[in-house]
Amino acid sequence: MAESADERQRRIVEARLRLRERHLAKMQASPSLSDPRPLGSGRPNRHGMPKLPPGQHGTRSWPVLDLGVKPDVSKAQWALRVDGAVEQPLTLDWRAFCELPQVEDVSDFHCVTTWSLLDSTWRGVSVATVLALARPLDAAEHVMAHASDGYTTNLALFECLKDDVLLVHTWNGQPLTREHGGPVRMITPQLYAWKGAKWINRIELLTENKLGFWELRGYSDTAHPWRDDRYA
Ligand SMILES: Nc1nc2c(c(=O)[nH]1)N[C@H]1C(S)=C(S)[C@@H](COP(=O)(O)O)O[C@H]1N2
Ligand SMILES: [Mo]
Repeated sequence: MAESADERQRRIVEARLRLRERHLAKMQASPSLSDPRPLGSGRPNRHGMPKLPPGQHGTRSWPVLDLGVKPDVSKAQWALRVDGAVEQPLTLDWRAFCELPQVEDVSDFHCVTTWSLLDSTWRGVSVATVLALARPLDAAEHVMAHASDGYTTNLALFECLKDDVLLVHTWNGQPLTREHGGPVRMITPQLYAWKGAKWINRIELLTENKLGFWELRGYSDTAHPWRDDRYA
């Protein structure tokens, strides 16, 4: 018998909790989760701290940064592959992605080139949800995000499990534009923004760390704005 929507929902929540449990100690030891307020309650990367991380200034308009290519990916063409060190490799097309639980969150966006865009409202799917569906192996501790312009960026798996790390399709109530990575990009509000791949098309789980595009060129592996952790 086919799984009902309720059963599926329950299965996703349980898988997320198991994955989170496995990585909780590392999540709590990293700078952001040591904040007292729960993640997902708004501006999680700012509690008890000054408004801007060291060396950052606020911007009102949202700059565009890329490698000189802005792939034109329609919703019909877009798909996300989750593979590598997982029990259940999967591919989500636009429809399957939209059927996953949608979340809304307010967070900040810190570019290593010193601008910060504060208080964006994002809508999308939690990266933890997508990872839970693929069931990372116990040995999977790292993630490589890939994008249609050839861009890559690497992250610790536990960083991807934080509640504000999303695959977003909507920014301040508007569909995410092509120049900002639409139809779907990743955001990593508690890390510098280069960790969030625009036009994301693949999340690869790794048992050994590998460096992404900017990490190979001297950017920090860990990339914590509140620690001014810009370069390796
Ligand atoms: N696919 C892809 N994603 C990317 C990049 C890129 O060149 N290609 N640049 C990164 C960098 S360095 C930053 S600061 C942010 C910029 O996002 P924005 O152009 O929406 O401001 O995207 C990140 N994600
Ligand atoms: Mo950047």
